Amino acid sequence: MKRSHRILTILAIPAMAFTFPASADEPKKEAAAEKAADEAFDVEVVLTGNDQIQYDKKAFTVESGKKVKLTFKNIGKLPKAAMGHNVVILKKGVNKTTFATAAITAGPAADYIPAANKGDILAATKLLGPGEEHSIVFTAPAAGNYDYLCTFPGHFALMSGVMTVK
Ligand SMILES: [Cu+2]
Repeated sequence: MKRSHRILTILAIPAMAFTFPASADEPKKEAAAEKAADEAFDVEVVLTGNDQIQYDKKAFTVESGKKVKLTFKNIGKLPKAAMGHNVVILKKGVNKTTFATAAITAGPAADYIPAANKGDILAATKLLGPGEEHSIVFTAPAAGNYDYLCTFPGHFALMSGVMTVK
Protein backbone atom coordinates (compact mmCIF):
# COMPACT_ATOMS: atom_id res chain seq x y z
CA MET A 1 0.00 0.00 0.00
CA LYS A 2 1.61 3.25 -1.15
CA ARG A 3 0.94 6.40 0.82
CA SER A 4 4.08 8.26 -0.16
CA HIS A 5 2.20 11.51 -0.87
CA ARG A 6 2.10 12.14 2.87
CA ILE A 7 5.77 11.61 3.56
CA LEU A 8 7.03 15.05 2.53
CA THR A 9 4.79 17.05 4.85
CA ILE A 10 6.26 15.24 7.85
CA LEU A 11 9.58 16.99 7.28
CA ALA A 12 7.93 20.30 8.07
CA ILE A 13 7.97 19.76 11.85
CA PRO A 14 10.01 22.62 13.38
CA ALA A 15 13.26 21.73 15.09
CA MET A 16 11.77 22.90 18.39
CA ALA A 17 9.48 19.89 18.47
CA PHE A 18 12.53 17.64 18.75
CA THR A 19 13.85 19.02 22.02
CA PHE A 20 13.59 16.48 24.79
CA PRO A 21 14.93 16.56 28.34
CA ALA A 22 18.13 14.63 28.86
CA SER A 23 17.56 11.10 30.11
CA ALA A 24 19.22 7.77 29.47
CA ASP A 25 16.64 6.22 27.19
CA GLU A 26 15.60 9.32 25.25
CA PRO A 27 18.20 9.28 22.46
CA LYS A 28 17.21 5.77 21.38
CA LYS A 29 13.53 6.58 21.35
CA GLU A 30 14.20 9.81 19.50
CA ALA A 31 16.20 8.03 16.81
CA ALA A 32 13.37 5.55 16.31
CA ALA A 33 10.88 8.36 15.97
CA GLU A 34 13.05 10.18 13.42
CA LYS A 35 13.16 7.08 11.26
CA ALA A 36 9.39 6.72 11.15
CA ALA A 37 9.02 8.80 7.99
CA ASP A 38 11.05 6.30 5.95
CA GLU A 39 9.91 3.14 7.66
CA ALA A 40 7.78 0.61 5.82
CA PHE A 41 4.23 0.15 7.05
CA ASP A 42 1.13 -1.87 6.25
CA VAL A 43 -1.53 0.63 7.16
CA GLU A 44 -1.67 4.32 7.94
CA VAL A 45 -3.94 5.91 10.51
CA VAL A 46 -4.28 9.70 10.49
CA LEU A 47 -5.54 11.45 13.60
CA THR A 48 -6.03 15.17 14.15
CA GLY A 49 -6.40 17.26 17.31
CA ASN A 50 -7.91 20.75 17.45
CA ASP A 51 -8.39 23.83 19.65
CA GLN A 52 -11.72 22.41 20.90
CA ILE A 53 -9.73 19.63 22.63
CA GLN A 54 -11.03 16.95 20.28
CA TYR A 55 -9.53 14.18 18.24
CA ASP A 56 -11.29 13.57 14.95
CA LYS A 57 -11.43 9.85 15.77
CA LYS A 58 -12.47 8.34 19.09
CA ALA A 59 -11.71 4.86 17.77
CA PHE A 60 -9.82 3.02 15.08
CA THR A 61 -9.15 -0.62 14.32
CA VAL A 62 -5.96 -2.31 13.16
CA GLU A 63 -4.87 -5.89 12.64
CA SER A 64 -2.52 -7.63 15.06
CA GLY A 65 1.03 -7.95 13.75
CA LYS A 66 0.65 -5.25 11.08
CA LYS A 67 2.99 -2.28 10.98
CA VAL A 68 0.88 0.76 11.71
CA LYS A 69 1.96 4.25 10.73
CA LEU A 70 0.18 6.72 12.96
CA THR A 71 0.28 10.28 11.69
CA PHE A 72 -0.95 12.87 14.14
CA LYS A 73 -1.65 16.48 13.17
CA ASN A 74 -2.40 19.40 15.45
CA ILE A 75 -4.79 21.39 13.26
CA GLY A 76 -5.38 24.09 15.89
CA LYS A 77 -4.06 27.67 16.04
CA LEU A 78 -3.47 28.18 19.76
CA PRO A 79 0.12 28.10 21.07
CA LYS A 80 1.63 24.80 22.19
CA ALA A 81 1.99 26.00 25.79
CA ALA A 82 -1.78 26.57 25.99
CA MET A 83 -3.12 23.85 23.66
CA GLY A 84 -0.46 21.26 22.87
CA HIS A 85 -1.61 17.79 21.82
CA ASN A 86 -0.11 14.34 21.56
CA VAL A 87 -1.31 10.79 21.11
CA VAL A 88 -0.17 8.29 23.72
CA ILE A 89 -1.36 4.70 23.21
CA LEU A 90 -1.27 2.75 26.46
CA LYS A 91 -0.56 -0.90 26.93
CA LYS A 92 -3.53 -3.14 27.61
CA GLY A 93 -4.92 -2.78 31.10
CA VAL A 94 -3.16 0.48 31.97
CA ASN A 95 -5.51 2.87 33.73
CA LYS A 96 -5.67 6.03 31.63
CA THR A 97 -6.74 8.26 34.51
CA THR A 98 -3.72 7.16 36.57
CA PHE A 99 -1.44 7.74 33.60
CA ALA A 100 -2.92 11.16 32.77
CA THR A 101 -2.60 12.24 36.40
CA ALA A 102 1.08 11.28 36.47
CA ALA A 103 1.55 13.11 33.16
CA ILE A 104 0.47 16.43 34.67
CA THR A 105 3.27 16.22 37.23
CA ALA A 106 5.77 15.39 34.49
CA GLY A 107 5.29 18.93 33.26
CA PRO A 108 5.95 20.71 29.95
CA ALA A 109 9.72 20.06 29.99
CA ALA A 110 8.97 16.34 29.68
CA ASP A 111 6.18 16.97 27.15
CA TYR A 112 3.81 15.61 29.80
CA ILE A 113 5.25 12.08 29.55
CA PRO A 114 5.91 10.75 33.08
CA ALA A 115 9.33 9.06 33.20
CA ALA A 116 8.21 6.54 35.83
CA ASN A 117 5.28 5.43 33.65
CA LYS A 118 7.09 5.04 30.33
CA GLY A 119 6.69 1.27 30.60
CA ASP A 120 2.93 1.78 30.26
CA ILE A 121 3.29 3.27 26.77
CA LEU A 122 2.77 1.19 23.66
CA ALA A 123 3.49 4.08 21.28
CA ALA A 124 3.45 7.87 21.51
CA THR A 125 3.83 10.90 19.29
CA LYS A 126 5.58 14.07 20.33
CA LEU A 127 3.60 16.87 21.91
CA LEU A 128 2.69 19.10 18.98
CA GLY A 129 2.02 22.80 18.63
CA PRO A 130 -0.30 24.38 16.04
CA GLY A 131 0.21 23.20 12.47
CA GLU A 132 2.70 20.51 13.44
CA GLU A 133 2.47 16.83 12.64
CA HIS A 134 4.41 13.74 13.62
CA SER A 135 4.35 10.15 12.39
CA ILE A 136 5.32 7.05 14.32
CA VAL A 137 5.44 3.42 13.21
CA PHE A 138 4.67 0.57 15.55
CA THR A 139 3.61 -3.05 15.30
CA ALA A 140 0.01 -3.66 16.31
CA PRO A 141 0.07 -5.80 19.47
CA ALA A 142 -2.11 -8.73 20.48
CA ALA A 143 -5.84 -8.49 19.93
CA GLY A 144 -7.73 -6.34 22.40
CA ASN A 145 -8.64 -2.77 23.24
CA TYR A 146 -5.98 -0.15 23.93
CA ASP A 147 -6.73 3.32 25.25
CA TYR A 148 -5.13 6.36 23.67
CA LEU A 149 -5.12 9.85 25.08
CA CYS A 150 -3.63 13.33 24.97
CA THR A 151 -1.55 13.89 28.10
CA PHE A 152 -1.65 17.70 28.04
CA PRO A 153 -3.14 18.72 31.41
CA GLY A 154 -6.92 18.58 31.44
CA HIS A 155 -7.27 17.11 27.97
CA PHE A 156 -7.66 13.38 28.41
CA ALA A 157 -11.30 13.49 29.51
CA LEU A 158 -12.15 14.94 26.09
CA MET A 159 -9.18 13.70 24.06
CA SER A 160 -9.15 9.94 24.36
CA GLY A 161 -10.20 6.97 22.34
CA VAL A 162 -9.77 3.26 21.84
CA MET A 163 -7.57 1.41 19.41
CA THR A 164 -9.08 -1.99 18.72
CA VAL A 165 -6.67 -4.67 17.57
CA LYS A 166 -8.29 -7.59 15.76
CU1 LIG B 1 -4.52 17.76 23.83
